[in-house]
Amino acid sequence: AITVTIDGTEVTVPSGTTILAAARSIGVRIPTLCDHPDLRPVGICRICMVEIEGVDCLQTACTYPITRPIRITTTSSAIRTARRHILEMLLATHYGDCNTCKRNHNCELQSLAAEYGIDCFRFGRPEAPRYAIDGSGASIVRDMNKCILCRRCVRACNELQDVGCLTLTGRGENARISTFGENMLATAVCIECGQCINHCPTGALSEVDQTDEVWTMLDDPTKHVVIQTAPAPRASIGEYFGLEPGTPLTFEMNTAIRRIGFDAVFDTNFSADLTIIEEGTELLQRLHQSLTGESPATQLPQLSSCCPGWIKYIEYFYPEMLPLLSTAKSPQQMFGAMIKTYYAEKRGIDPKNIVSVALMPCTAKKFECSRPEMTASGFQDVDFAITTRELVKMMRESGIDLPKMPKSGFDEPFGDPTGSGVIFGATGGVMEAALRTVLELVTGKKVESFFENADIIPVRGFEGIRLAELPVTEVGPVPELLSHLFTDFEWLKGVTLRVGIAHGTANIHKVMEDIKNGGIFSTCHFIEMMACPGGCLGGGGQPIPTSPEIRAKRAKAIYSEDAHYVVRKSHENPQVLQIYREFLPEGPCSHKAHALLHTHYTP
Ligand code: HC0
Ligand code: SF4
Repeated sequence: AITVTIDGTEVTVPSGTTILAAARSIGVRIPTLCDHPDLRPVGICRICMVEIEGVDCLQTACTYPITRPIRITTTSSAIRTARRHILEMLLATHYGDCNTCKRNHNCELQSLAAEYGIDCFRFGRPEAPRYAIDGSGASIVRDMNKCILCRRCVRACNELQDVGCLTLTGRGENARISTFGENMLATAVCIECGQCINHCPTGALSEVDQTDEVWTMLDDPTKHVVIQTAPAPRASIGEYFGLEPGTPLTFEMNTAIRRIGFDAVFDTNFSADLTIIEEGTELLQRLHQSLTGESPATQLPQLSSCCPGWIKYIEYFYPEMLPLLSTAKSPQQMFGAMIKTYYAEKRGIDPKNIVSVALMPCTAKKFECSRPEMTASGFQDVDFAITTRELVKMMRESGIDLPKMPKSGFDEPFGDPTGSGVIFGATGGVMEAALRTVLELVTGKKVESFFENADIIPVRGFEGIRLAELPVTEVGPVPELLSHLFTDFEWLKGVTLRVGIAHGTANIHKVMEDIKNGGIFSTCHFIEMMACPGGCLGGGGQPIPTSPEIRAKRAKAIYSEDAHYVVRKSHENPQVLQIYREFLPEGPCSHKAHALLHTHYTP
C-alpha cells in the first residue's frame, strides 16, 4: 500500500490504484467524460487532469496509477482553465440544441458545461449538422453531430459486448465513430442491445422513439391499447424520479399507465411463466431424446431464447448452432400472441383493433417485435416495444410524479405478478425459474426440500459466466400437465443436471467458443444467455447512468420482490394453468402451443 496526499488529505491505497479511484475513495470528485465504471480507462477526453507535485504537465487521473507517494492537487486555477478549455473545444464541434435533445438534463457534457460556468461559445459552434442522422435501424438512432469522441460506445460494443459493430474511423478533424464497413444501422452487424446508448455521455445515441406513435393510438377511440410491463423496468424507473436504484414501483406504475390512457395493463411475468412451462417442457423432451438414445441428433445444450440481442448475436456469429436454441418465443412475444388471440376472444374485441404495447428495459425488443416470425396471431403480435426511458417521457408529458401515484394491480385475465416471472429481469433468473419448475415437475417434491425457500442460490450472482450442477436423486410420477408427453421420469433418475449462465455478450462469446471446442459448456443441458451485463436490468433501454453498483441494487429489488410474492413457481401460476385448460388443452409443446408460442430461426 502507498500513502499519497490528495488536496492535502492523506489516503493509503494499494499500488496501481488510479488517482481517480483514490480521490473518489475520500469523496473528492474529479470530473470525467471518457471514463465509465464498466469500461477500461483510456484517458482520451482529458477532463480529469490533475497536478502532481514535481511533474511538469497535468496528468489524467483516470489512467495515472499510483506507484509511489505523491502529492496531488485536483483543483487549481490551471486545472480549472484547462478543463474549461476542453469543454469549450468540445462545444465548438457539438451540433445540437440541449432543449430539443433527448438527453436534456441527463447529459454529462451539459452538466459539466454548467458546472464549469461555460456561458458562451468561445470557439464558436457549428451552424449546421455535419452528419446525417442514422435512424435506419429498428432500435437505435445515431446522431454523430452530438458525439464527443469519448469512445464509450465503441468500448461498450467491443469490450463488454464483443460485437465489434462500432469503431473509430478517420483522422484528426475527420475522426468519427462509424460502424464496421461504414454501414447504416439497418444493415450493420449490430445486435441492437443498446449498450452503446447506455454508455454514451451525450445524446449521440438513443433508441428509436415510438412514443408519438403510441400517443396516436391512445388518442384513437377505435383502438383498444394494452401494455405488458417487463420485470426489469419496475426496479429502475424510480431512478428517473429521484429515487435510489432498486426501489420497485410496480404498482405505482400501473396507476400511471392507466392515467396515461392505456386500456389495460398486464404483467409480462404471466408470459414469463408460460415461457418457463414451454421451455422447461422442451428441455425435458430434449433430455429424454438424448438420454434414452431415442434421437442421436438431439441438440443439447438447450440455449435460452428470450433475449433478442442474443438471438441476433447467434444468428450473425454462430448460425450453425441455431438448432441449440430453444424454440420457445420470448415472454414478450408469447404475450403478444396471447393478447391478439386468447384475450381478444375472451373480451370480444376484434384483434385488428387491439394495439399491443410492451414496456421493456431493452432496445432489441423493438427489433424482435418487428421480426417476420412474430405474427402468430395473424397480425404483428406486439405493435410497439417502448423502453423504460420512453415510458418515463410519456409520464412526464402527462404530469405524473410516479412515486406519488397510488398503487393499483394488473388487469385480468392475466393475473398478479409472480416471483418466478420477476426474476427473469436479473441474470440467472430464467434459469432459476426453469429449475424451480423442472425440479418440482420431475421429482414431485417441493423445490424447498432441495433449496431453502426455493432460492436456487447456485445460479445467482454477477459472475459473467457461471456453471452449476444439480443432481436429480429421485423422480416422481408424471404430473398431469406433462402426461401427454411422458409416461415416467425413470430415465432422469441419477442424472446430474448441468446448467450454465452467461451475461454480457463478451461472456456469451466465450461460452459459445467453449461449446464449439467441446469444453465443459458443451456438456451442459441448459444455458441461459442474456446479452446485457446483469441481464435485462442492465438493458439498453434502462435509465442512464448504469454501473455494476446500480445493477446490483436493481437486482436486489428484483429478488426481494420475488421473495414476497405468493406464487413463486411458474407451474403454480393459476392464470397460466387456466390458459392450458381453456385455450391450450393439449398442453405444453402441443401443436397449438407450437403454433402460437414457439418459432424457428433459420440460418
Ligand atoms: Fe427481459 Fe424477458 S426478462 S427478456 O430479460 O425472458 O427485455 O425485463 O421482459 O420477453 O419476462 C427484457 C426484462 C423481459 C421477455 C421477460 C424474458
Ligand atoms: Fe434486451 Fe435483456 Fe437481451 Fe439486453 S439482456 S438485449 S435488455 S432482452
